[in-house]
Amino acid sequence: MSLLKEKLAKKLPIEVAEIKEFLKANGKTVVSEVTIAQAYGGMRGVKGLVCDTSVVPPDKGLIIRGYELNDVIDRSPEELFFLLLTGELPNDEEKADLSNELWARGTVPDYVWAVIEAMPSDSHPMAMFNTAILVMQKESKFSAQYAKGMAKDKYWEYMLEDSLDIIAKLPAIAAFIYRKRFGKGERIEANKDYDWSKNYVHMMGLDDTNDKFSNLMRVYLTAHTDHEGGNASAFSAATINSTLSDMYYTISGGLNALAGPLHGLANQECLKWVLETMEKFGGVPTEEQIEKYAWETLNAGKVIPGYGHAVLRVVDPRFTAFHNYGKEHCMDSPVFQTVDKVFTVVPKVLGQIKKISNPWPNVDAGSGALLYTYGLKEFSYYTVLFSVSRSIGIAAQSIIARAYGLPLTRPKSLPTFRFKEIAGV
Ligand code: HAX
Repeated sequence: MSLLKEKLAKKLPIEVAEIKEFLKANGKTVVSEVTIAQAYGGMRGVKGLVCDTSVVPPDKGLIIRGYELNDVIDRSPEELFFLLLTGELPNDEEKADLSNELWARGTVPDYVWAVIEAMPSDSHPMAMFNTAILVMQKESKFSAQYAKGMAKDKYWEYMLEDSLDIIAKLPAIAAFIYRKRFGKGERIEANKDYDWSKNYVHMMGLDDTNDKFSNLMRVYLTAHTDHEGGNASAFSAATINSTLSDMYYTISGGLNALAGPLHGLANQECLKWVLETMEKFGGVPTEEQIEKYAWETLNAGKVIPGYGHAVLRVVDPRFTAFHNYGKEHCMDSPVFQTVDKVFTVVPKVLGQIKKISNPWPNVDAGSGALLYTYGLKEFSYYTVLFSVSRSIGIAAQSIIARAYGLPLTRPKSLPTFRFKEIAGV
């Protein structure tokens, strides 16, 4: 048994018993009321979900099991998986054990390569990635065990098995999609001496002189793992998983939500907007030029990608992590210089528009510029990188949900005439 599984086997039953007691004593306490505006407004602010892996206070941003992002930004994504699940950072032995587990499960079935090869060459990389995960569903240990008959308190163990199997394979799958989709040549095999992030960079075939790219990749993959339970990808995944669909369906389905421009696709849109600005003004634009282009975008009825957030009301600490990284390593890059200037201008512009709740940059405002600067220029691929990382959070949330025995998600909808009746109209 892996050390991660051993730790969870000790901790989870205690937590589950505590929750049971807590619910018994406090189940009727009211935590939230719902207005008609919230029902028509994407349920913003309705407190109706449980997520113990991370929390996003509007005035602070991401906190993972009590750690602010900045405190764990130098950790690896594998360590974050351990932290999200157990509430503790792994010690060296636990970290090595998890890396070995992932290495042992990393071989991708040959049919996955064939399915990716068979897709139209102009498919979006996200469609390729989510298809590749879904096509592996027949490998699910959870589904196989469920079909045989499985006690409910064993669900989380098989969810963990599936999660490790999937997470182990994602870098190879994502790297192959990059090479195939953008004509980069043959598939590159993984290297046993490299960790999960460095192997991803290696298999993509990117220039990693002095570990430059893999260091950025580690920060990127660590920062995107989890963002509490109500964001569109996590919530979609949780709903799918609540039906006892296995982890392959859950991750693939959740990531379909990440592929939308208001969510994870914003990182490709954001870099596109930055490059358009540079093209329009023939290089790094002045602040006045950025302001002009921002108003042009808004007046055309479009959003400025990378800015605004459904929950946050401050600069996203994930943006700050990338911004700090860029200030340290990329200040000679015109694209990063533009991102830096956009940050000084766009919040002032958006701040003048009353309906916008949050004028500050979100996670997607700066990451693309760093990838671009380091040579990863195919920006329709960026959401795949986000997805490789977010799969870790989705997996952790789903394992815990199964351990807690959370039931089928099923909120109540009402037709407009009922809302009118309730409002007395
Ligand atoms: N540019 C222009 N208009 C914006 C805006 C922006 N960056 N942010 C919000 N608005 C607009 C909304 O479109 C909305 O307009 P309508 O009422 O006309 O529909 C209005 O301001 C109120 O929106 P809000 O309450 O401030 O924000 P929401 O909770 O409705 O939406 C979004 C949050 C992130 C979807 C929104 O800010 C947005 O579209 N931002 C740009 C896209 C983006 O960066 N998405 C990535 C978010 C982070 C993420 O999930 N990454 O994966």
